[in-house]
Amino acid sequence: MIIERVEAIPYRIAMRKPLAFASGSVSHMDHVLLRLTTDTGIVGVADIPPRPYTYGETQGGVVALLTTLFRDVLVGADPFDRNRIHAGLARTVGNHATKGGVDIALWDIIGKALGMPVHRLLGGYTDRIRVSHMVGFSSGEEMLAEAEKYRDSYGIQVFKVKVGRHPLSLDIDACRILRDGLGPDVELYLDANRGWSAVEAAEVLARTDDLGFTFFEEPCDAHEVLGRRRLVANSPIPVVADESAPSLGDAARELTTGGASALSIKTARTGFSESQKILGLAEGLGIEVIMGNQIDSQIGSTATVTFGAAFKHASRRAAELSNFLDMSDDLVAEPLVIADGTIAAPTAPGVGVTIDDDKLAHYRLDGKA
Ligand code: MUC
Ligand code: MG
Repeated sequence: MIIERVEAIPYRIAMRKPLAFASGSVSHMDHVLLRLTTDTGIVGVADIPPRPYTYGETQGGVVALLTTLFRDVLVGADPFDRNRIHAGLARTVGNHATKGGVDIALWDIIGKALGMPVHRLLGGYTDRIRVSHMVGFSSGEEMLAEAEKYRDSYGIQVFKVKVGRHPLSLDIDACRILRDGLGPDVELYLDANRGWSAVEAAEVLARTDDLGFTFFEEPCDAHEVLGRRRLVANSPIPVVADESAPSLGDAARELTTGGASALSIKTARTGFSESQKILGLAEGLGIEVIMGNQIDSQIGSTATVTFGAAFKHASRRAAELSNFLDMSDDLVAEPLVIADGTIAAPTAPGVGVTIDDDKLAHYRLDGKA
């Protein structure tokens, strides 16, 4: 089996409710749908979410890369030769989301060719995983109302609270409102997306000591090396590397040099192949991981479930899977269902997504059929 065709389809879907955080905001999903067609007729798909404020990738850049340098690597290659293909892609530095998407599409082909859900090919640990919802910037009252809505409608009991604003009291007060309103049993953790300095982050930890947060993600920029190490060494809760660890090597560096004490794993940037290596690193070192969300569509969220549910160590913590609910529409034929705060692992061959062709025709930006 060889790959014959690479399609990189830019599309745009509005958010019903924009998501704002310290490093940026998303009002539209300007993503790229990747389709790899093989000579057997099997098609592998993946969703690529460019996040310029996180990795520097743009929608136009993703399309350009996939239809030039990456097409040269992919066309004529056997999808089972994943490692050879990745070696070819690695000759272009960076571009994490584009490479992650290619890996997911390759696995989709492999699963379809073998007639197996990729969730099972990867290890098939569990058939459902718990869901964590990201609450973006707003007033404390609005953030609480959003969390209550997701708790009451979907049974979600774990929330990642976006912080990193100034003055610090804005977020500290919002967190207090969330904890008071949701009670002690709901799990809350923080993500500052590098919005604070290490000193500010330490002050927030001291002033919220009584609120029972479980993790603190990217409290400051990891390039602020000594401040970050001091913060991690003194933090009462694990400090999670997200955008400071977009690859296996970055994760190893941050963990072994004291820049982080937990990891966010995002299939949107490390696919399944590199995510599995990062997971093994974390498990071996005895640190926790959270399956993260890159503000993913249902296609991307299905990939996260496929991976997260395959491994014990990846499914221990609730995975960030619900922000597609803030989109006005999606490209999938069958919606992802959140019930009792959980999502089921896909059972269809491949990654488990079917694209609705009418929706794709409606939302694609390239004018092609
Ligand atoms: C997160 O965890 O930081 C925001 C930017 C991005 O790349 O991912 C999101 C969520
Ligand atoms: Mg994050």
